[in-house]
Amino acid sequence: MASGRSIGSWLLLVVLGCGGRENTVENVDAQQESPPRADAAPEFACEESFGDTYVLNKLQFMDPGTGLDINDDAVPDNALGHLGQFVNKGLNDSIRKGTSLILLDLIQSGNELFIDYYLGRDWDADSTNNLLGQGEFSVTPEQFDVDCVPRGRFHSVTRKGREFTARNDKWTWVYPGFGTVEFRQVLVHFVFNDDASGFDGNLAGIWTLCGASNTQFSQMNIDNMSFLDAMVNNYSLQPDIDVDGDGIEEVVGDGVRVAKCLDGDGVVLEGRECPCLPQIADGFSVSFSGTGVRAKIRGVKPD
Ligand SMILES: [Ca+2]
Ligand SMILES: [Ca+2]
Ligand SMILES: [Ca+2]
Repeated sequence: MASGRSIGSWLLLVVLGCGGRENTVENVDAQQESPPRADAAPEFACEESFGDTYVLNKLQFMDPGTGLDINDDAVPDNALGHLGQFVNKGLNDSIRKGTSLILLDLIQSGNELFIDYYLGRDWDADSTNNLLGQGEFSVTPEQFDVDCVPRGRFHSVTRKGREFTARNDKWTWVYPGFGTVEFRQVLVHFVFNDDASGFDGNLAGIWTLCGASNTQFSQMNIDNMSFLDAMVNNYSLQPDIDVDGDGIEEVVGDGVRVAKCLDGDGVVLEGRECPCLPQIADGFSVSFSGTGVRAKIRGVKPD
């Protein structure tokens, strides 16, 4: 037994569900048209291996007031929970249609257990067989770093029977053609069923103010509107987790965009770029729940 998978970048998924952006890797065609050069870098030189793989067949924002406890104060953390009413349906539609395939791979290396997160591509372009327990997928080369380590790797995995947990202080997901979604203080928890054919899981993390300000929000027809612009001006959301221990930071909008930040100690930092200043570290908590079923990663190939 020992397989697991649940979770990963649910936020990312949400972002994808909202933004509807295409995942494209530029220049692939151009590279293929060029004659190979002797000194050209190999396209993908890793000898990757995969363990027990699962694909998420359901994923949703947990309800407000419910969630995992990221900061150990015995209170569930899920500041973005009420966004679920807007995005949960689209999120699950995209899973069914095969446009959001979240893979989790539980793999043992030496004495250490890892949970690797990938965004999958449907191997046979038939979405009807993806979520039945035998779905086959590929992953892209961009999901490995220069040392061939999966970028979506969770360390510090602990296992107690059928229950797995993992934490990461910082976890960054780079999504080709879209951008980076960074989580802090990420916590994952999932429980496998008896025959390890599936699991119930949760993921919680903090989406930093800087990360939210660097992510485009394309649902509104305003050029360059970021998620943070929308959260502050349209949804009156403020960060809830004090990452840097100086008190909760606050973001002030001008009605459309971010105008200034108030550091945890009250210092005012003017300008739309304030969320990415080093003094501004806090973020929004979010907790997701999901379920997964068995799957297989057939290999690595570019889009
Ligand atoms: Ca808490
Ligand atoms: Ca398929
Ligand atoms: Ca703070």
